[in-house]
Amino acid sequence: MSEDKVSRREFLSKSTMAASTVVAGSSTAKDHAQEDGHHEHEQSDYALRTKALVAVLTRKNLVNPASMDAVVDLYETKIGPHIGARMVARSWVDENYRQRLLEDARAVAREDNLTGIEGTDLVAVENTSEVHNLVVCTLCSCYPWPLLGLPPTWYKDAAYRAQSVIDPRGVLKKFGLALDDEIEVRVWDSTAEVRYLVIPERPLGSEGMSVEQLEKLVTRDSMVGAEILNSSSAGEEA
Ligand SMILES: [Co+2]
Repeated sequence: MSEDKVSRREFLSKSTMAASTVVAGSSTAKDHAQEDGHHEHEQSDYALRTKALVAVLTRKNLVNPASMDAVVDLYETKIGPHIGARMVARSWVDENYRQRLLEDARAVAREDNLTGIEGTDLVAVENTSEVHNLVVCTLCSCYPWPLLGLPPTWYKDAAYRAQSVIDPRGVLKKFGLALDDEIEVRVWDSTAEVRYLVIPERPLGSEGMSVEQLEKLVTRDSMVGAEILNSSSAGEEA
């Protein structure tokens, strides 16, 4: 678990080097990179850009700070990966639900009242012993927000978006996933219309668990295909 997180960080810090050359020209950004290390620089750079954008939009009366706070609150406290986790856990114990999810995830999402935020098509893909699915948006950062909440930083990163379609196995390796050569890797490129949900494999050792217990095992990253839920994580959290 923690090893995976380190791998993701390493991956990001390398890609941030590339990104910082794009935003170069700002001497303050460079100074920060030298002082704090490039990971810190990455965060402060995003934060600075966001603050600048908010300031401009507010000054021009294009957004109301109160309604922006309401949206942030929605994504911070109400919408999150626990919603997708509930769907995944249910699909593990209810074969009929799983089949409906795989055949027409949009209809299932509509039944579960999940299409209110973005009227997008949802497609569910399942990881099996033969196939591993990985989700990306090569163009920008399209993501199933109603089910997974805020996307992780690495999902929006230029390096992830480019490399996941060129060398998905290499990217998965950087995330700490060592897949057997026989396993087929499928990469799904999200668009403004189509968003993907990966149904990870049910972890070994979770056989006797209730849906509520299973939900807690499902991580955000596993529903993007960037993490495998293994028996040790099941054991840890059970
Ligand atoms: Co996009």
